[in-house]
Amino acid sequence: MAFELPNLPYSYTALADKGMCQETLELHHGKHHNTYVTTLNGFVEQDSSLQGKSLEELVKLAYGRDDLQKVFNNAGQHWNHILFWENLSPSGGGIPGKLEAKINEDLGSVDQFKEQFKAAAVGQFGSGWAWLVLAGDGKLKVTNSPNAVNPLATGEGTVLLGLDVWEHSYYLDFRNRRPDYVNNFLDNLANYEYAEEKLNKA
Ligand code: MN3
Repeated sequence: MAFELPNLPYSYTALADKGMCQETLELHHGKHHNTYVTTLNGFVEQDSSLQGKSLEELVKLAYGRDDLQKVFNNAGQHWNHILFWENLSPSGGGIPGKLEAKINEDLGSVDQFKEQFKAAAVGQFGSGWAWLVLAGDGKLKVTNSPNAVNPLATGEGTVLLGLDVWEHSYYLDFRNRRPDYVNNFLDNLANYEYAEEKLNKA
């Protein structure tokens, strides 16, 4: 069963007045994410040891394996982007009560969380991701990772929120101003309701 590009949970124009224009979403979802999916399917088709596995299984299997580096890159990016689309919302930016309490408890305050997340996202040299995870010790933690690497692969915890900091995610809207893109995500685009649902299920 081949992997498929999921539909966005909103239209290509839905985030335009929130700092992510139609062209960004069309290219990012319709071209970049789609290429990860079709490339991954090509690798799976050619290698019977990869067949019949879930996406999560492929991410964990291929991570750190020199012979499966390209498989990891595409599986990781497929997994990351499925999560990323769910992490954005036309009505984003508002942090629901239970998540806010958990942030205050583990990270000090919402402002401190945002500062940490911004530092992780801006400090990721080159392409990669910033994450809010529920770590194995039950505490929230902010991390980052290069390229396609994610906390599922590294075992750092359950992802509540992930932000794509590859240039293709922000260059049309913010040019080289990654800090502005990150601030806009945290204040206007982040789907914290989704993050709280994941916290509840974890
Ligand atoms: Mn991307």
